[in-house]
Amino acid sequence: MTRLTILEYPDPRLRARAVPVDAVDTPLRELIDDMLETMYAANGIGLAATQVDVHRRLLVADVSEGRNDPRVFINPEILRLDGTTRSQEGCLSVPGFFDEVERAESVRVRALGRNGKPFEVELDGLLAICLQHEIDHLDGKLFVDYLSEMKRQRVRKKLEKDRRLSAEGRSPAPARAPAI
Ligand code: GNR
Ligand code: NI
Repeated sequence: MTRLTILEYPDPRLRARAVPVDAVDTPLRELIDDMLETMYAANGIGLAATQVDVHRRLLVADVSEGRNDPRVFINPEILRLDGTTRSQEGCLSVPGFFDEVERAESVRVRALGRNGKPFEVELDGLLAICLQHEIDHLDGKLFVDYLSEMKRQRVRKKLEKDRRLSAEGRSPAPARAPAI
């Protein structure tokens, strides 16, 4: 298995729109395993193929406490959205930033599983939020797009500065000032 590189905002490749997966074959299953390894290594609860620069409609997630319940959604389609909820979101492609986003509370989804078979499932709680966040990635959308232009600019400047500092071999300042 291989740990993949996660693209970071404002990388323009995060804006690509993913195309449907045409075959659930061995190379695709290898990609799924690499995405799961990458997600677990980064302590994320989800990862969309877009984030590892593969522009196909595929995402993985695991919201379980034990980190032992990997879910795979290939060519996911949202069939129904119900209710609304606001919660704090973060993103592996926007490291160190968290903010409130409004999402549907529950979603009914159709997708193909790792075995290539179609399934339908009703999701709620964190997995429903994660799934909406990941499908946004497949459409080139990031959670910071729901925030004000001012906040988005602040995030972009900070991440660009972090990248500049690490290119110079200096370590970036922490994302948040430590609490005293
Ligand atoms: O690890 C992640 N946590 C998270 C928390 C709240 C809402 C969405 C997420 S997804 C994120 C991993 C990620 O960036 N997936 O694209
Ligand atoms: Ni994300």
